[in-house]
Amino acid sequence: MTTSISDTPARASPAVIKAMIRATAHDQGFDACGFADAAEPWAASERLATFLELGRHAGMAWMADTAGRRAHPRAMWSAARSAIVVGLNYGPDSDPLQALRRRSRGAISVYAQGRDYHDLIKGRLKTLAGQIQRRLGGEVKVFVDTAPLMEKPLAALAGLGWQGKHTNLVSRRFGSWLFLGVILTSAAIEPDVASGDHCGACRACLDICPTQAFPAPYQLDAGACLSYLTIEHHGAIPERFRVALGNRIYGCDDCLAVCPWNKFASLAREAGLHAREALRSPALADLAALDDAAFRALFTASPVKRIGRDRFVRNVLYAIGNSGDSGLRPSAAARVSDPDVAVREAASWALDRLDRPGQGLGGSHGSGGDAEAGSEGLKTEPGGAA
Ligand code: B12
Ligand code: SF4
Ligand code: SF4
Repeated sequence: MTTSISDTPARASPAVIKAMIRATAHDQGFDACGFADAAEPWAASERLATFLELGRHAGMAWMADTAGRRAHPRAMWSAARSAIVVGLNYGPDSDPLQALRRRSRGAISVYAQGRDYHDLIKGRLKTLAGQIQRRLGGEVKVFVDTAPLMEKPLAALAGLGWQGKHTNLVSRRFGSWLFLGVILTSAAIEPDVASGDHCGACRACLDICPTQAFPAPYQLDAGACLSYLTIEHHGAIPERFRVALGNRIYGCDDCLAVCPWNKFASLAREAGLHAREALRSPALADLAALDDAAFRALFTASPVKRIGRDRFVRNVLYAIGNSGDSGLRPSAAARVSDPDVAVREAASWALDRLDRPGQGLGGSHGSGGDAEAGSEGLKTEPGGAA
């Protein structure tokens, strides 16, 4: 039976209304739902300012451009009083770190092996928001990722989990694997209790990072993060990070995958988020040959589509360079006169690396001891994880 918030009696208590909202969120496919005071002052404003001052947003100029609005939900929408924060479990069916061992194949991060979560969440959030508005009045706005709203501190306030030392929200029930979505409303809803920090003395996520992208616990330098470099960074990836990329061709899951709280994680309930076979561990040779049309066809409804063929093939060529597989030489050679300058340069880099087998393999975890220390001083083999 589908739940509707409008079924709640006219004089229902705040607790009953919240329970109905949670039940409706669950019916919509969300795995977690909590409530926060959207007007409360928070430490995240100052932390965002510091992040930007230190240039930790790297080439994501849009973060600085929207800093004023991003600093607080009220700065973004002055009428906001309450936030309903939802989480969608995207737990994988296998350990993502295993894919890093198959060097002639690409590793696409878990979040991008199924359907684009933005598409899956947005419609459901709108349905939920519509019901909340009909029952409680006021105005509502929905957010998934792309608006200038800091979703992680809001989710922590709403009790969905805490921001771990890798800066992502960790859930006691779902570990690292929760997408977040937010409804802001001008209606007043009693907030839940914020989550405490349960990282303790653990630092597994900090130690496993192949590029040491955490200057300190709870702080990320995005410019050194392989997720940023493979997804957001335009043009050639700086040479000092290329070995550490290993076979990661879209995003990175290392700091998420190693978190001990994943022992409570479960496979995503939403089938659309399960890995598509074609994206689980695709052959680098096939990916390097993609033209624009083939790229679009392969990544239909996938978040990977957003970065476009050139940036993606660029990543694939770095992975070929790191593969140690001379059988991939023709795939790289075929791209040295590619129309895209970053693709051409990546193809030459890959050929150079394949032609000098003494250079060793880089960037993957648990690779049997053949990872090099990295001429650029980057760590390519973690201490005890994977
Ligand atoms: C920009 C961005 C990125 C950037 C920068 C990431 C970052 N950590 O800032 C890049 C491209 C690197 C990135 C990567 C990823 N992202 Co992203 N990203 C975002 C986005 C759009 C904004 C994040 C943001 O505001 N950053 C600015 C910084 C200042 O904020 P912050 O990370 O919260 O930083 C906090 C800490 O530094 C903390 N802090 C600082 N000092 C201290 C000290 C103490 C003691 C404490 C407790 C805290 C603390 O305070 C800051 C403010 O809260 C959000 C969506 C959104 N609108 O919120 C998705 C989002 C964070 N990304 C998401 C995902 C899934 C990823 C990846 C896992 C994807 C992948 N597999 O490749 C990686 C994870 C990399 C990582 N370790 O963070 C999810 C995270 C879900 C979750 N459970 O947390 C989000 C929420 C999208 C979504 N709607 O689901 N992302
Ligand atoms: S996503 Fe990868 S590169 Fe980025 S911080 Fe986590 S482990 Fe480091
Ligand atoms: S790996 Fe350890 S330190 Fe990192 S988020 Fe998980 S519990 Fe916290």
